[in-house]
Amino acid sequence: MRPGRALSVLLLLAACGGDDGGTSPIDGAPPGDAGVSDAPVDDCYRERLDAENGDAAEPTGLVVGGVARPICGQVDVDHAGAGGALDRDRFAVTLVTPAAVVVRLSAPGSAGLERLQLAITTATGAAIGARVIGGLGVAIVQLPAGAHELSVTALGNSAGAIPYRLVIAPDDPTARCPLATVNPDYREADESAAGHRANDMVQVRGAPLVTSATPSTSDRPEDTQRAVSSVGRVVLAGTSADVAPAGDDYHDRDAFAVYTGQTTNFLELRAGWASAADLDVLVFEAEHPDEPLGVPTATVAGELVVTSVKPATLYWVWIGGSTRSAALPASYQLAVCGRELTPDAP
Ligand SMILES: [Ca+2]
Ligand SMILES: [Ca+2]
Ligand SMILES: [Ca+2]
Ligand SMILES: [Ca+2]
Repeated sequence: MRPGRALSVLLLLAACGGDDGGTSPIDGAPPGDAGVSDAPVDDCYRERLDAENGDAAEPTGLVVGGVARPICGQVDVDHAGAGGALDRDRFAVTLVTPAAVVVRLSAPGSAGLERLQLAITTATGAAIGARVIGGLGVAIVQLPAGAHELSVTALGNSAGAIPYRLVIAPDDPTARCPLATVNPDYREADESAAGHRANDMVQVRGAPLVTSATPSTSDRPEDTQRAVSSVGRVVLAGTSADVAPAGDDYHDRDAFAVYTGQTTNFLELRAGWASAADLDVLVFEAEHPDEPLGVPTATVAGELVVTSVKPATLYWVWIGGSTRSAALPASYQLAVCGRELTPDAP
């Protein structure tokens, strides 16, 4: 049900990993000679092959095990990256055993960039990505054993280099926004009279993920009147109906308008359903249907999505019944949990 399909979002990336320290590049070069001399001295693997690491992943020697492995690099501004990027840095890491991991890119100085994107490319070539919002981008993924890439791609311009910290760490996806048996805070309105098209808002095609507004001018997101605080949870419920797809890869599509709280800068979303359906969850800033946020992960039953968000902003939480579904309709619950995360100092 979910993983690779998903949203081969934007870019590629590079590796991750880390065994015990990450301070010893495999070629023996001393750590810290990577041109990031402003960065604090700690256990970071330090970028050292900026000029070449956009084309081929920089070997880090990091082996990902039971502890976090940090990589310290910077968005360099003295060369044009491939594809018109300001800079692209790819890093190779290794996993000894399959593991669920969280990859977190902190770049507090990146606000002036047009875009800063994190991507993870697995040994099998599947890619997932996360956009940096408010200095932070987070992705969770189940990785097989083997060599993988983590990548950082910057678009736009900057007067000077922007340091960042990229951390790959073990994760427990089951602990993220667990679905409890609760009465939902908001239930989808009955949209059967509108052919289940009353609240669709976004049409979605997968692999690669392309999203856009529906042609309809009469659909509206469900007005939940709910805000997700940084320690709060809002549970949505609805029905993903058995209707014919309308030009994309989904049957029924349901969008819910939800505000983020004053300090909420990160969302975890988990969907669960009973039937043999395959539902996908995406997040959009309201009125931005072309810019999907979050990538579903295959690490748990149902659907789990995480994404950085802006505080005090209206978002559309979208759930659609994939054409891969074996059976519809499906009654679902969709929990939206808020968090306040502080980007790491680079
Ligand atoms: Ca760089
Ligand atoms: Ca580079
Ligand atoms: Ca529906
Ligand atoms: Ca609908």
